[in-house]
Amino acid sequence: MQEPWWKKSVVYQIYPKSFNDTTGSGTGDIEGVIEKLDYLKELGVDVLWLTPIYDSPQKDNGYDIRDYYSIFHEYGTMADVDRLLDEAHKRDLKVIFDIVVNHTSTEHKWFVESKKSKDNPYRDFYIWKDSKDEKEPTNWESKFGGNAWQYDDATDQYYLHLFDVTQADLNWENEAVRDHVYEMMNYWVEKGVDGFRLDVINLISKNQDFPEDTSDGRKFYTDGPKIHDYLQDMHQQVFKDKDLITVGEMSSTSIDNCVKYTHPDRDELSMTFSFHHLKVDYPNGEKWTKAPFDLDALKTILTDWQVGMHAGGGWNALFWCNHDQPRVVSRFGSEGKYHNRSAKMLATTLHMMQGTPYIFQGEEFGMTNPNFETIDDYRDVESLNTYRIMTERGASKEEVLDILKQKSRDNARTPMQWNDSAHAGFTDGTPWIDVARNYQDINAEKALKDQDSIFYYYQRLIRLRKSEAIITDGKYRLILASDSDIFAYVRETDDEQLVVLNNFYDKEVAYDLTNEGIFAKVADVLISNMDDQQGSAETGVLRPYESVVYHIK
Ligand code: TEU
Repeated sequence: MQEPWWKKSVVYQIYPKSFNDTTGSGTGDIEGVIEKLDYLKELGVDVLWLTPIYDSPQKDNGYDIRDYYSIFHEYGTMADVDRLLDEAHKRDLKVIFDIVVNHTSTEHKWFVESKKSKDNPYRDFYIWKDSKDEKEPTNWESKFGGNAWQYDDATDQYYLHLFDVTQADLNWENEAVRDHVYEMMNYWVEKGVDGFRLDVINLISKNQDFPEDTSDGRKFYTDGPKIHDYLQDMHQQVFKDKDLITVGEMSSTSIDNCVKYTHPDRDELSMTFSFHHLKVDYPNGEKWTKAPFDLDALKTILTDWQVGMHAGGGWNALFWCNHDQPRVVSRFGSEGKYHNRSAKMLATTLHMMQGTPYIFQGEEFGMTNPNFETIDDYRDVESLNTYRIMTERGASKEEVLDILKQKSRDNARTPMQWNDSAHAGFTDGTPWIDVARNYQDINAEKALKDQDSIFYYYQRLIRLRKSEAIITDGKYRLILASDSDIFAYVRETDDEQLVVLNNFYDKEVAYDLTNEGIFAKVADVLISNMDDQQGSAETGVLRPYESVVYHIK
């Protein structure tokens, strides 16, 4: 059976708000995406993922949808969307939309009706509960801090919001909700959308006993009792026989569940994002603590997912960055003299793995965190809530700002750095959030003029995924498992190997592959961030942040 096309594809994530502003509003827009399609074609990506562009009060930058059938006015019009789809398809670029169906904005007409009375026809579109012992129905916490239930005195009940208080959770137990969601998704498929990224989709099925949270995190409301039924239903109603790409964002999930979500025989999704590898700088699972990352944990987690998903017949979405995560070169690489080299090393580490890689806007030329100095620089509801809650609990402003510098989602959301002109060429107006101060050194225009840039390195990685079948099909095996500086692995078939060596630190590290089952001592270099090698596929020394892939066949 022929493998699905998206197993050799690379997806590029666009955060429209920060991508390219053509009106001077200070906010990116759809025309701005159209303007950059040739740039994206030059990079070589196959699919564009747009984060939500629907009408929204923008409390959570579009993840609070007010109307699934209209476009947020600052992004443009439905005609602009039609033109984007047409212009992208002309360039053989597919476009997937971000669909948020765990919750809607509390300004959505369904919620406005639902809130009116207990017997309103839309009441059961959301999750309303009576108080328990004169308190919230459960002790569940919102992902954005505080209790996950909001009291409504008009009807003397609470509604559930796993995220912001303006994002009310939909009641997927209600068949009418499911039918309305599938109808809306089919509307976008019929307009030409090539698939979906499904926001926190493993939260939509709640345990109807609504138990107290006794877990150590917020894992108790993930991968709920009917999640696979709902996804199989969605597949039958929307995805079936349409050759779409569908990727589920899976909060705090498991390998077993992701095998079930993505195994082709189960007719659920194409692939899944999991986040465990991006919590290796969360000491004891706590995001809001400043901490270095743990490479041993990173190696173990990524290896478990590579091995487990391959063994189970599932399919990974591979990523370092997105609009919720700090910039990977700041997080796991270097912003200093090894900026270029470390960004390429990180790209190699990810792109030589089995799965479909995702590139977040600006990652392709090494955009960094902005290192904001004051709370006035921040815009993200999660970061602002955290600052308020932590300072109310006695943390100093300086301490919290230091943590936000490392962990805030706004680290990813600063405007795309197109060139060295004012506001990095993102807008002629005042940007909705400040541009990172290093835009004159780190920008797309400069990268395109430099054959040694990170951009052209990503371009090579993308091309290799299409030319070398072993990158798609080869079995993954960790090597140098006990080495705390090098992340090394093999991809192999019966008669071919890739030996992938990555030095994650700014120091020289020796390696010896003698007992690692490497087929040959001498091999071609498939790709490296250095012009020469001080070693072979047997032994050698890796220089600071050096990455090399030996190809044996
Ligand atoms: O994110 C889910 C989510 O939990 C993220 O907020 C992330 O895991 C968290 O910020 C890490 O601390 C999705 C969207 O990607 C995010 O932008 C939305 O805010 C969220 O869902 C609600 O829709």
